[in-house]
Amino acid sequence: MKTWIESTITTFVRDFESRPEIATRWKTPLVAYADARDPLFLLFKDVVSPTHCLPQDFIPEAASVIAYFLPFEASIVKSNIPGRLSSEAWGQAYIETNTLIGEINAHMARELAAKGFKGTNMPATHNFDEERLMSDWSHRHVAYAAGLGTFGLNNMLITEAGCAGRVGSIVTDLVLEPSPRPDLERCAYKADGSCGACVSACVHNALFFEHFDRHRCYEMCLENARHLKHLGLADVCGKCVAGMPCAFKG
Ligand code: B12
Ligand code: SF4
Ligand code: SF4
Repeated sequence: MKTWIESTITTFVRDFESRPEIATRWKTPLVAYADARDPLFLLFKDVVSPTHCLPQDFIPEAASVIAYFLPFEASIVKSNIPGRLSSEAWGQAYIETNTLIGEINAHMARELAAKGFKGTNMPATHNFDEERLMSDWSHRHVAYAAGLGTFGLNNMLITEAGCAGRVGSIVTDLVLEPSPRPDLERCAYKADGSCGACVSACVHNALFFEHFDRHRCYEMCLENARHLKHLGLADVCGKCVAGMPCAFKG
């Protein structure tokens, strides 16, 4: 079943990027699995928010959570290094990946239903409280539970393919063996105190060693949304991602 899930997601990405209107290119998706009854889901209520959902809030008989990471091609990431404002390619990649994640989840839900299982269809983003700037379903926390990566000082989930990409997740009643959670730290600052490049790269005084000001960060994302409004809704920034040693491998 895992091989089927992974090839279904990868094939969907390849078909999506071959559409003439799609400019973004993605590297091979990474997929990992969590047990829907993993005690970490209860912990997220303390760490993320008391209103953070459990998998069983979506599907009462939830058995597993599928988490995936869609890494951006290097050229998209490099385009966002110079300047204070985000590049067009970064903004375009954000908009197109939001659509892609929505379509992958809808496709997987249909494919799972054809096999007699349920699957949720959760959006990539914009499912957050505008005042608290927190979501009741944090894809990267779920992905952390599935062993897909660890959290960087820049808050990103750093996977074996880096952190420059987007995360999606699907709750299902299909029983899948959980992936191991590797006992390693992918952020060099958290591992041994070296690095800290993302703090210096922040363009709006939002990211510090001891503190992250999500409201200042959102101000910057909204500034870029105005700058890139001809593309659609691109409330992005990502200067603490692009150009960082943890952005991508290879
Ligand atoms: C709200 C939101 C925002 C807000 C608030 C940001 C934030 N850090 O929460 C704003 C609008 C500012 C924002 C900005 C950005 N976002 Co945003 N955002 C979200 C959203 C919708 C929810 C995130 C959330 O609820 N956070 C809750 C808070 C509490 O979590 P946190 O502070 O980030 O988590 C920390 C603590 O939990 C802590 N922690 C402490 N102790 C422990 C213990 C354990 C066991 C664990 C697990 C964790 C933990 O570690 C975490 C990381 O530091 C998600 C999509 C989704 N639904 O998941 C995307 C998402 C997080 N955003 C994403 C991205 C890429 C960005 C931007 C780079 C913008 C861009 N696209 O150019 C910036 C980066 C800002 C930054 N440096 O953090 C990606 C991240 C991809 C990745 N590789 O991780 C996501 C997952 C969207 C997606 N589908 O891919 N975002
Ligand atoms: S830039 Fe350095 S300190 Fe920041 S998240 Fe990446 S590895 Fe960690
Ligand atoms: S996304 Fe931009 S404003 Fe937010 S922390 Fe990163 S560099 Fe700073």
